[in-house]
Parts: sequence; C-alpha cells; structure tokens
Amino acid sequence: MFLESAPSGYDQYREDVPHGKMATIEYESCTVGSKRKCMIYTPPGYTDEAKYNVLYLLHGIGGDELEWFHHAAPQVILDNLYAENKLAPMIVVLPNGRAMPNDRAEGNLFDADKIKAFETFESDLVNDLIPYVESHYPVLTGSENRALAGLSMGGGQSLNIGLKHFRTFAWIGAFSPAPNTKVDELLIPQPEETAAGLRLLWLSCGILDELKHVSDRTHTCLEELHVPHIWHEESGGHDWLVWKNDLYHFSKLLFR
Ligand code: FER
Repeated sequence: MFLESAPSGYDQYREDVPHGKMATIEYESCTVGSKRKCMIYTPPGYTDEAKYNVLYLLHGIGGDELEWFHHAAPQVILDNLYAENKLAPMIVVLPNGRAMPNDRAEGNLFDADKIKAFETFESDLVNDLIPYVESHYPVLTGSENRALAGLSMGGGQSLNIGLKHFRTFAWIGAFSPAPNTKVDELLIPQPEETAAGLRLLWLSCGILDELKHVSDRTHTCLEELHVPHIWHEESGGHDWLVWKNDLYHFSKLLFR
C-alpha cells in the first residue's frame, strides 16, 4: 500500500505543547572494549515512577548517534504526536551502529572494517546497550516492549538483528534498508517462530530510491516465508523526507 505523507506541520516545533528531552549518554561496551556514546529521548512528562517501552532507532552509513537528531529532529515529531495522544509512552534510544573503536563517520564509509562494524553492532546492542538501558531507565523488558527500527544501513541492521532475535524485539521497522540486509534463511532462520513472535514488521521505501531493489527482494522473501509484514512504497528517494515520514507513521503503531 502506498504510504501517504504525514500531515503538514508534523515536523514543526510547537511552542504550545509539552516537550521531551534529548540527552547524550555513555555506556561501557564489552563488545568494542570502549565507552560508546548514545542519544536518548525521554518523552514529555517523563518520570521514574512510570514504566516505558523502548524504541531503538538506528542511523545510516553516513551517520552516528547524532544523525537522526541533526537531520530529522525526531523529538519534534514525537512531541507533536504525544500532544495529539497518538503515541504510546516510549523512550527512544539512538545508538551508534558502527561498533568499532573509532565509530565516527569519517574516511571511506564503505571500508570493509566499517561495514563489518555494522554487523558487530548486534552484540553491542544485545549484550551491552540493552542491559545498560534496562538497568538505568524505568523500562518494560518484554519483547512486546522493545522495538528496533532504522534507516538504510540501520534498516538492514533492524531486519538482520530483529528477525534473528525475535524473542527480544516484537516490533521491527526497516526504512529503505541497504544491501547489508541478509537474504532467505540467513535473514529469517526460523520463519514460523518469528511470525508468531512479531507484533509488527514494517518495510518501507521511496519509489525513487536506488536501493529499492533491496526492499523489493526483502518483501518477496517475507512473502515466500509467510512472515506477515506491512510493505509501503512512498514518494521520494533515499532521503530524510522519507525517513521522517516513516518515523511519524511507524511510531504511531508501536506498543498498541
Ligand atoms: C551499499 C550502498 C549503500 C551499501 C550500503 C549503503 C553495504 C548504505 C546506505 C546508507 O546507509 O544510506 O552498497 O553496502
């Protein structure tokens, strides 16, 4: 189904609504052997006395933990959705998905060791970051309380990691996934169990995106393996207008 555009103003800062907070934190990564930076959005009215769901939101090949914040101001989109009662309470964790000692987006971003680091992130996320978040924030810890989504390289990571760890994440979103996306049984080792465990598997891509063949191939693979999913084509290319629109629509579906 074609994904419509979010209503105008959805991404405009509003003075008249309550605002969440964006902060940078650091956690110890045994996987990488260093302290790693991560951004965390806590919603308007955030309190230690409540329990929150968590969305882990991943960046693309050209970015780091600040990429969503710099290009999409997700806190504005989410604040506006909260103000309209369209969002379940959630913390959004914006990690750095390039799990290596120098995780800055510099030099040749396609170097083999940098691409490999996007794979290594699986262990950093599951073994280091999630335990950190769950021991430092008041969060719910069932698979139905964890979502994993991302754009491009982060979309591929969300599919690769999420579909393998379906007992950890019940909500998965891939926005314009990149060629790091695995295929067939490497992508979905246990299709029946995965289908039973998932609450939402979202795949979307702009029709002008040169990487759309990855989404097309993934959609076909999911169909063949009978894994239920939402597949959206939308206007636009490999760009932030598309990913902001995806965040708007995807986040509303979470934790319902
Ligand atoms: C590729 C083309 C694009 C690739 C990755 C990308 C791993 C990632 C793009 C992005 O994250 O925006 O061949 O291979």
